[in-house]
Amino acid sequence: MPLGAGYHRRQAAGSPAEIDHRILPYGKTMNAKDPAARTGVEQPVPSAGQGEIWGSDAVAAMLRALDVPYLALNPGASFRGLHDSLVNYIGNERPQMLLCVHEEVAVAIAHGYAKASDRMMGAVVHSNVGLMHATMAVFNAWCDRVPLLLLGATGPWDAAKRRPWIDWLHTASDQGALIRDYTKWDNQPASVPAALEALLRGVQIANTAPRGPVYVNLDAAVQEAKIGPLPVLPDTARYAPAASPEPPRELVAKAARLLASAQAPLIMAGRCSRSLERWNQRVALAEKLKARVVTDLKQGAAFPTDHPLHAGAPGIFLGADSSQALRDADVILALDWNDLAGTLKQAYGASPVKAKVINVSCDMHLHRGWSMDHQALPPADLILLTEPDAAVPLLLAASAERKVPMPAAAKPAGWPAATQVSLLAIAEALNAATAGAEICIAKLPLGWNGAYRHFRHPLDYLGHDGGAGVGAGPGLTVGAALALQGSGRIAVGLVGDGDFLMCNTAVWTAAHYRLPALFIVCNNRSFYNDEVHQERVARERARPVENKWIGQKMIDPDIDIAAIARAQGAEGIGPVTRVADIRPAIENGLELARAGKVVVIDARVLPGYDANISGAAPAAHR
Ligand SMILES: Cc1ncc(C[n+]2csc(CCOP(=O)(O)OP(=O)(O)O)c2C)c(N)n1
Ligand SMILES: [Mg+2]
Repeated sequence: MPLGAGYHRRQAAGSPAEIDHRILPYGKTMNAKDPAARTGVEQPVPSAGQGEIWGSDAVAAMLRALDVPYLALNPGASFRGLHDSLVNYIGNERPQMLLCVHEEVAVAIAHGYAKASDRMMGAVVHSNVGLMHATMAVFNAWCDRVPLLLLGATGPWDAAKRRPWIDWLHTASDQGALIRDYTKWDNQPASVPAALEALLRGVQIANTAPRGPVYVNLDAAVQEAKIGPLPVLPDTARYAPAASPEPPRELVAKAARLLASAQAPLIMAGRCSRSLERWNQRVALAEKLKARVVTDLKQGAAFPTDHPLHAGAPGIFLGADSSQALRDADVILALDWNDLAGTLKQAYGASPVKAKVINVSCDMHLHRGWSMDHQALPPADLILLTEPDAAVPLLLAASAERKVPMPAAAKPAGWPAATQVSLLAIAEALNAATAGAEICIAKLPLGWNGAYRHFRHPLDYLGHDGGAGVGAGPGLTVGAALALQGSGRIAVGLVGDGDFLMCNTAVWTAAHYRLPALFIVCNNRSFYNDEVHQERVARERARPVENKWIGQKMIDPDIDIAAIARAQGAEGIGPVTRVADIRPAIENGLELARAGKVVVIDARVLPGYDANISGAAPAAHR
């Protein structure tokens, strides 16, 4: 089979430095000749002879040429042609399919994989119905600006070729419309050459910053047509995504002058890559400028939270110390900060923002009319229209050192040891159980206080779910586990019970493909966030607060989360109901995960938020 080598590897040789770190940085490269390199157990028997070539064979070959490593999917007749080609034409390898029980999980796994590896994988969903299941996760991926190649199928578009009933049900005249408002591009190619071009273009667009999902809808008739010999595939290196642009030198120089002459410069480290090299450059820039740094719990780790320059615990909303640091600053360097305007508003209230703002972001390329995920419009005295990864090395080189003493480090947060099973108790147990060990936190639960655990490496924490669509946690954790397999770093998802229960079948996918992971389900047996809302409304209306649990609590009967895990081939631990039992449970879970298992701990936490989701000092539950 004349299969190409793929743009990632080609670029490694030709090599714009900007994207070097996107090349399989963790785990092993799959090797077409080595079946053991395949994840899990699904190795097809060889297919005798390749006499006839079909449209979907060309699509599968193109996916390999594009170096798409995995396709998470739930099957469907609309892509039975492609399914066959993936198994029997390219041997279920590069891309390897990963079976998921729900399309939302399939897309969330691809999302989590991209978060952990800075590398795109694919997902395949059946016609309109699979796509409808997938929409929530596509929105999360869109809001999180991760690349995703979403393949779908329809038809046959030619009505004369449709089977009665079902093919008609599963054909829509504009399927892409279901997700067009939160994808970068979609296409329904009408021929094999058009499909190959659509894949090239889709992969290019998805991986060009600002990144995001693209959707290619493959007509069943195109997939199932006999096409004669495999067409010569295009040289994918010639269709590679562009490296992020370098901002004009005068603007970089101006930004550097502003920062170096500031009295109190501050860096807001937002959406950044998982590259350690870039991480080190951000640290070097902060140290050169003696700039305070704030970080955001919505994004992956972007700066060491225990660095003396780090201003205060990160939160979903701005904490008191970070807020003060923003108010104290006279020049702010925002590195693709999610919701810059809203964050400035949290610090300044109705007062004007007195600091000069340098905004490093190209996110505005993605802002459109349907979704307000662009957030409020931030003020900026200078815009560097690129990604932080492209701008920071230039700013580092252009900035003069600020020769002032290092500002005093923020006082470390402190509180008495937990005496009840709470998020704090879980944090203390996790910190003790992982001292000196490398884990990757793929998700944190609502209510986590950002002071509970430090992040010292870009893979220590991967951020939130993007679109605040509950149910992402399990898939994100499994996607991270997929990216990190073989790296020695265990993916750990701390997820709410609501988040877990909505999409818990990701556990089966992890168990089936032998992807070690640890889930700590912070189980307050409630969609508690909304109890807080009901309480607020009841207070405002002078109605009984005691009723806030109705329509919220998952009790009577309690859901046995450890049994759900065991039912899917994972290890189930718990319910853990005593503080003293949490640490042993986590230690046991990590040991099992290091031995290759998928582990789920049901930790019965008290309802109540330690951080009030605001990064404020821990409150109620000790
Ligand atoms: C898809 C979706 N459905 C509903 C909501 C509204 N919502 C926000 S948080 C939340 C509760 C989530 O429960 P859990 O994961 O157990 O966290 P807890 O609030 O209990 O800490 C809900 C239902 C949402 N954000 N997304
Ligand atoms: Mg809950």
